[in-house]
Amino acid sequence: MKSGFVVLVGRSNVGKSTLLNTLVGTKIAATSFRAQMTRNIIHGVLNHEDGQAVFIDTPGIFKDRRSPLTAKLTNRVKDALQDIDLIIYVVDPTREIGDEERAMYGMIRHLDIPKILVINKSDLPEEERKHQASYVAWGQDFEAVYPLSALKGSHVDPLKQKVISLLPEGGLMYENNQLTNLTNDFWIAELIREKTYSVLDKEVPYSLTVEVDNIKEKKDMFVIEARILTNQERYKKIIIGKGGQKIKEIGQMARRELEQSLNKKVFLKLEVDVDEHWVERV
Ligand SMILES: Nc1nc2c(ncn2[C@@H]2O[C@H](COP(=O)(O)OP(=O)(O)OP(=O)(O)O)[C@@H](O)[C@H]2O)c(=O)[nH]1
Ligand SMILES: [Mg+2]
Repeated sequence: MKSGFVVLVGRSNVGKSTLLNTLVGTKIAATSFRAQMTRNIIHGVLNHEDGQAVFIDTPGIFKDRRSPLTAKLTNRVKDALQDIDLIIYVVDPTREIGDEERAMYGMIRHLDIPKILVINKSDLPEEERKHQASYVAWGQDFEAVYPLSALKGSHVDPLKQKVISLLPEGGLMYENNQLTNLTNDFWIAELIREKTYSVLDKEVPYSLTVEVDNIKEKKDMFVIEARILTNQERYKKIIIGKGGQKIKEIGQMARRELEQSLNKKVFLKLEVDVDEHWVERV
């Protein structure tokens, strides 16, 4: 059989995490319309009749801000490029080829590993995908080019087939019933962070994280305690909202999805705290 590690790289917000979820067939990575959603290296396993591919989701390259978080995330991408068998470079045809695309390409071009170009978001109308042709032209530097929609899951099967065919011979790296390297604490925190961003829209910038303090499984429910941490008192107020409206909405959305995934009732105790040092622990 074939098996190996396949890294997903690209500028922030192109849809790497969405593609990981689609390839694996279940939601593993949190996604968001906001840049820099992914902060950690996430594995998602595809078990195929001809082999096993372990997809590695990485943070997106993001150049606009010189923040300690950005520097940390860029280093994580570099680390993720060690010891892999195949690179999938994901691009967004609604955006012009710019500094971030070139910087990302600069990180992989010298690596002697097969590279596939995925031109994502093919579900969008053609007039929005203005830069499709430039990316197709760029595709000559790659082993293969796949236009597809990670969000709708269309045209994904040929990519899966190609990935498996390019992997080396090898044995299973993950047991067939294990789909990710994530711990429960981690994916619950990510899910709450995803919901926080989606409820807050553009109001709070990147200055928040979520930490899970306790997960207790009881006979008929899970009791989960978590905190949303942010840098400033004014953000804390925004996250809580008038009369606690926002935090309530975040909690409800997170609880619903947790109940679906865990297949059990969930009691979610969610608080908001100010902590200027959270970036150091990410
Ligand atoms: N229309 C459309 N939108 C997509 C597609 N794939 C992803 N998106 C959207 O693009 C946004 C970013 O998706 P993510 O998967 O979080 O992007 P990412 O590349 O992982 O971003 P970072 O983790 O910040 O690097 C989200 O709003 C997704 O819903 C697609 O195929 N079509
Ligand atoms: Mg991501």
